[in-house]
Amino acid sequence: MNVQNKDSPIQVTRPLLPPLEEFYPYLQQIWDNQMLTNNGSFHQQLEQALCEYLGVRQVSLFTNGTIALLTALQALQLKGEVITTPYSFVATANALLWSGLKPVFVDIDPVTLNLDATLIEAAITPQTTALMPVHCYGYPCDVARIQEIADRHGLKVLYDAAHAFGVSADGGSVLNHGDLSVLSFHATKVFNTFEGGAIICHDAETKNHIDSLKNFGIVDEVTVTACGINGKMNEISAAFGLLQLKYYPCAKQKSQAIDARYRQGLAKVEGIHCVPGAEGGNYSYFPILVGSTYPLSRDALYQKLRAHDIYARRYFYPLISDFPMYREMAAALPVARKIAAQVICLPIYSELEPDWAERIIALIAGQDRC
Ligand code: T4K
Repeated sequence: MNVQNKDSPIQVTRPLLPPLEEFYPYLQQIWDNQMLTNNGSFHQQLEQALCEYLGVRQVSLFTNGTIALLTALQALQLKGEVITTPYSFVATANALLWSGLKPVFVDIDPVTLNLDATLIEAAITPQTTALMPVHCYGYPCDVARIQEIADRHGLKVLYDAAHAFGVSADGGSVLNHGDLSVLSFHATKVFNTFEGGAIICHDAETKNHIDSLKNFGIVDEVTVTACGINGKMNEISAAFGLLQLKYYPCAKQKSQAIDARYRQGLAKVEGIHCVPGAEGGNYSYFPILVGSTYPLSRDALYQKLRAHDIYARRYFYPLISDFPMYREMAAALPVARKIAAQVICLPIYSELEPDWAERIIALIAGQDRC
């Protein structure tokens, strides 16, 4: 497993890397089979394994989460406007713009930091065709209310579930909600395939369509029925996913322990608010909000941590709606703006040494000044 180099900075995350020697047999098999991609054996095995592990009906693997988002938007055949959150990684809105759709940004809930479902209806226009919420930091959106609104207005629901690997809500996978959900398996995610992603859908017909779209729209050797893309996951990534899946439950437990330690250690620090995690979450991010009663500004705390070789990140600052391509679509987003100005995500990953977590807590608590 990973070994933290004591001299290198502490990053916000580190990929889960199982022992290298355990990966060799998978590589040998790929060399023996000579099938490197295009729905190979490991690709099929990983789709099956993820269906079982995640408790979902259909998984279609992708080369990354962004191509999966683009393909999901194409599969839903959307036009016009899509309501989404400004408080996310830029890939969320980029996927819409790249697909010729107009993102309509709606403010977020101050507690969950997800799209505020109570504000969605006011943003619906005759051009709205879908809702694209994000389970931000793996905290489940208000899926019941979102579905109820979508049903009433005849809208599709596509969840950007890039952070929501293994997250449950109401006793089942959160990925079972909406028309489609998209996962990211990027190196920085709790479950990674170097680069990778997936679309979760609910029936075989939809999966077949998505599988065709990620393979240029090919149906068979002489039939192409859609303008598809190349979004296929290769065999090395799929094999790595299979190996990593064995280590994931244990890694999640270790991250849960770090999460608990931060919450306990930071609970009494004046001006620091730990964003609540959800039951059934995956402990993939640890966002804190730096309030006005904390002795340092958010950016000063961020710089202080950096000066101590702790590379926390301001996910998600700036707001997507502040980037030049989205400025003309910006609306009043007071909650998102306030949170983006206060947030810092602290390092959290399975191999983070507990004494580093202690050190981070002590620095934030100002104990280095004593
Ligand atoms: N939707 C949402 C809501 C997302 O958050 C994302 C991706 C997507 C869609 C798109 O999914 P993908 O197409 O990426 O599958 C990172 C990731 O690149 C991005 O995948 C992720 N969200 C986003 C939240 O974070 P950066 O620019 O912050 O990454 P970077 O390179 O600065 O890495 C962060 C830290 O992780 C580094 O300081 C060191 C560590 N790291 C990183 C890599 C790549 C490692 O230790 N090893 C590594 O290999 O965007």
